[in-house]
Amino acid sequence: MTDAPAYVERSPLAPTPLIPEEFAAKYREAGYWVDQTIPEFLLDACRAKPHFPALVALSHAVLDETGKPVQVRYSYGELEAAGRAAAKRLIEAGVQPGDRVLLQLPNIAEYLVYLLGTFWASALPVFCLPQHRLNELSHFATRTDAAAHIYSSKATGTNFSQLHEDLVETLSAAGEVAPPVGIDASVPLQPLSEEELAEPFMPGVIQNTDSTRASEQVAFLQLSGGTTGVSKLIPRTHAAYLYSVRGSVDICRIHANTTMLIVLPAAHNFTMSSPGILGAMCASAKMVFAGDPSPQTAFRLIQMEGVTFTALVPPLAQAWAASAERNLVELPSLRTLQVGGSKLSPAVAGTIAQTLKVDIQQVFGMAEGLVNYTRREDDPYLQFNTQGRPISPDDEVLIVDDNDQPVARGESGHLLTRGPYTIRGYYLEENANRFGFTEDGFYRTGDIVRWNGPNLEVTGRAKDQINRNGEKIAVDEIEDIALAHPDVFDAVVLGLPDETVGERVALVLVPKPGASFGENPRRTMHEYFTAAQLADFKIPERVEVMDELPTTNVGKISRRELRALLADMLAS
Ligand code: OOB
Repeated sequence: MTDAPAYVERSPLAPTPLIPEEFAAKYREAGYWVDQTIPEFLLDACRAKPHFPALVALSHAVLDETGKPVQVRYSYGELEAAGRAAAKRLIEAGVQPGDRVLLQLPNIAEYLVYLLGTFWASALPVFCLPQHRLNELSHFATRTDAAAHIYSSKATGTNFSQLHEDLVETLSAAGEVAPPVGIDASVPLQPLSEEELAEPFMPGVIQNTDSTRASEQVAFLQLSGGTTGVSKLIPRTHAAYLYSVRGSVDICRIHANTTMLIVLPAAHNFTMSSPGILGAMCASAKMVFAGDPSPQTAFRLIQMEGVTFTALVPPLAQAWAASAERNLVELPSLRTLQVGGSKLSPAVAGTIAQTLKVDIQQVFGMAEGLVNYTRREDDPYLQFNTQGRPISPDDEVLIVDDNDQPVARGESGHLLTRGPYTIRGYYLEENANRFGFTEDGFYRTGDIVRWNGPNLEVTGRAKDQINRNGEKIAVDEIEDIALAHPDVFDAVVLGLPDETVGERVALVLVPKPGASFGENPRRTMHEYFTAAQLADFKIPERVEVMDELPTTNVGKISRRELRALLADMLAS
């Protein structure tokens, strides 16, 4: 006998700014928004071609005799069965319709199985990264009043069972929300019986607002890269998100013969929907999850599975090209390499295309909505020198100066955007929403862009964010933690240009009088940040101690001068 789950009544999803009705009506009219929820979409996808191969991936629930994950294969029909078993497990664990579920898994078969399970339990996934630690998780759990935390005790990087326990302890101590129940995805699922599988299955409808259509309600919470503090939560709605998926499938020409290699973290918006996992499912394509992003692993999978399509961030694309050249690797099946998440330089784009003998498609997107693609029909100049153009004819793009006035065509300015799949506000962020969006609902992306012919070119960035390997890091999140150190008087975090990862996190410290950071300030601070349970990729890799910080003539800290100082230090 098993104990009844400790059922905890969770708060309903808080109201969140949605696209106003005058726009919604237009998007329905244009056929962009159809009345389908993501759970329905996923079920249709599994049932469209039940015998087609859906997924090849390592499983943490199937281990070999040495305890290593085994590669498993699912057809779409088998995926439905597994997803329904996962839904059943979540429901038995107490997850209720409309509850939020922290999904924190690496790119393993269980990621997809529990993604389906969460949607089919009528719950809302919150897309955490495997790199997130207590600092991030406790924030997300508190903000969302999460009912469950799905992790794998077999995942590497940290002890996730311990992390879950720490999360429970931290939340219990804080007393704000009840801790989530832990779901270890490496525990094998109880398969559904023949009878259960034969039962008519209609994924439940998530009723989380009083709006009429389920398809126009919030489906999940994606994480923002963040420019202020810990990542903000992005409420994405079913119909709008699915529109971006179908649009991406068309533009990227995904079809049932596509074999898509999933290398980047599955939880990213890029990997989810541009066209990514949902795009592959939409087209009954085969997905292959790479256990790690190394060229060795990826090349072997590409050759063995006949991969035709994949997506990378620029530093990885460069690493693959270098490795293929060095080791004389040929990847004849690979046709399209998407590159996005951070800026790809035109010269590097050319080299990669030539070495890997692939079409490069640049992708400039954001978890908040807008996604731009270069198109197959664009000439090579546009493919290499621009970051593409929006999915939808109704994506509105404004390029403005510091006073929100439009700049001349071809000039660089701030990118503002509004459209059929871009959010109108973050979840529970009234303050941030006032600055992050214009009064008429345009999202301030923080990117500096210009029109280059029909396409956008990213020429800079106006937000306090570091882009390391496509992972976004809010500068002030790190500064705030550094400033809490008892010996720190002042702290500034900067992104330093880097050949391998794009940018690295650098920290400049001013010690309190008499304090010191010892022989190796980097190590001292690394220990400190690790103890603060901050995700590893955010921890400063370069730490400099200075007696005072350079200031501008109005007395503000001059990041520009600091960056130059650090560059000099690095060079010498
Ligand atoms: C993607 O999403 P996020 O939310 O992790 O980051 C969005 C930000 C953009 O605002 C921009 O600053 C930067 O990442 N970015 C690029 C870029 N793609 C993204 N900067 C220059 N060139 C590019 N190609 O990163 C994302 C979401 C969906 C699809 C693709 C990427």
